[in-house]
Amino acid sequence: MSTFNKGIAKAEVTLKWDPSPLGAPDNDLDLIAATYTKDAPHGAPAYLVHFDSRFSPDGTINLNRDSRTGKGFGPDEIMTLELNRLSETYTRVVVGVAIQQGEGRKVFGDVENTAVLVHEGHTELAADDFAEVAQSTAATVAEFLRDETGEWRFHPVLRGFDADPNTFAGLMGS
Ligand SMILES: [Ca+2]
Repeated sequence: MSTFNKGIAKAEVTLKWDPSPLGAPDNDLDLIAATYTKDAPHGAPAYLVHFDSRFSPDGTINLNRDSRTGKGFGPDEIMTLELNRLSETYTRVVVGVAIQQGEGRKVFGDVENTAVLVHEGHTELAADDFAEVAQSTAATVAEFLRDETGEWRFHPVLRGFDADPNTFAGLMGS
């Protein structure tokens, strides 16, 4: 089993999915990052980064691209996390994907070719197609934890939720 000697400095998460069929409500998936402090690592998020709040207060986590439809080439949503620049107050960052719920319930199994990739430079940390959470409306996909030496470590955490994006954002740290 290989181990990382150095912690993760800057990670990127990309998400892509196919647009809905003609005439059907748009497929709108959202990347969401939630940060937690050492006082409440599993409590309420200190702040969120997502389509409606694309930059963290200190500029370390940014949603660089967002999409409401999944149309176009390449990743539909891109988020960068400059973990090495986060204040020591923060010890945990969870990244998730939520599906906007419009006309009726929409789960990952309803959206074609959904793929998430977590990487640092050329190193792939995780990749998933959401097949295991096909009946969920949201899922966590990545967890970054600060270890005892202060370095950031990656943990894959594919965990499905049955919640709208707002509710999911509040539950991601649980
Ligand atoms: Ca979106």
